[in-house]
Amino acid sequence: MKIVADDRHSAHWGKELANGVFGPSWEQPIRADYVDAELSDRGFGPPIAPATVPDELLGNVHSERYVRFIDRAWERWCEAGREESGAALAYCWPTAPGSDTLSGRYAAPDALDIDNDPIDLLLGLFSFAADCSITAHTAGAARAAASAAFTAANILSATPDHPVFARCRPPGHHAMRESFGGYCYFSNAAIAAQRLRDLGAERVAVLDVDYHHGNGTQQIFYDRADVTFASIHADPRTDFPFYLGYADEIGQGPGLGANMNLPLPSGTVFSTWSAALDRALSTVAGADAIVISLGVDTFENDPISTFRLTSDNFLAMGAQLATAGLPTMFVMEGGYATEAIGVNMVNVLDGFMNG
Ligand code: Q9C
Ligand code: ZN
Repeated sequence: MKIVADDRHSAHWGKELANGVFGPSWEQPIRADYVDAELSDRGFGPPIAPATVPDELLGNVHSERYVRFIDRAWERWCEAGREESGAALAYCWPTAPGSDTLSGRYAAPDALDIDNDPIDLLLGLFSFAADCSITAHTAGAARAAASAAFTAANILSATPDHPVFARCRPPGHHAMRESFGGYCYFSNAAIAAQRLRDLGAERVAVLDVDYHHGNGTQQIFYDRADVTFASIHADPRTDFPFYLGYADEIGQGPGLGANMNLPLPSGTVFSTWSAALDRALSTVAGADAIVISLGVDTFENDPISTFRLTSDNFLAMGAQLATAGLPTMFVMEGGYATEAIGVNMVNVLDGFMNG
């Protein structure tokens, strides 16, 4: 298995509003260090350094103005005299008028000015959750993660028989076309899927096994038939992102039938989870390539999650994913039991390669 990773994530550590307290995010730099160390210990790598994701691709999967906002937000926050706070956070969001909760699309003003409109207006418009903020090094890290996913797609396209793992940080699957949240800024999996399409794959599947619903990736491809999205996750009635991830979200327009959500209850163990994976695998069958959004926050000791997968279960998960028999790349998403994330993440890769 080929590994794509670099260290530009390390200066990004956002703050999150959790339980009424604004403090350090669960999504912290050491997560990647544990994964890198475990990869190295178990003979994966050495890591390949990513090529830079083109602005055109970022602006296509997201939008040019959103990418510019992510690039400029910290400077705008500092211009407002708030550098001491350490992280830029929204406090006011657009609400029901003009918004469409299901698609995540809302009517943003056409004449938006990223360099001059109030930073609080822009932060509210371009985010959906207060668990996610922007620091001095967020844009660089998010671009590096997107670059890793882009590069993994390039490699997979050139050598489809060789699986690839993009060790992305920050994660991506919550990032919507024009909105950050859930520790995510750019949808790394969507960028990889679009890149695989651009390189000639006719149908790409994104299979999201993170504990949380991949609302961002879903939204980006919701009306498209060329990218199928399937996700196994905690019931959004009880877990983040709450407003998307229900079983009746099946795509729309040309994409009708190309979206599958498999919400599972709190306390789910691997036998139940694995049966859901079989269902998801049946819908991705026939794709030319598959992008796996790999979060290991389904782990029994994850501090913000309720599923009960064991470290050994991640080996079995990898072996089960391999039964798809498709050109496969992995993009790293969540997992917050930091001391176990390396073993759990690499167990999936090991199980995939060695069944
Ligand atoms: N107090 C990913 O796994 N916020 N994002 C949780 C806990 C939402 C997780 C707050 C978790 C987002 C990529
Ligand atoms: Zn997650």
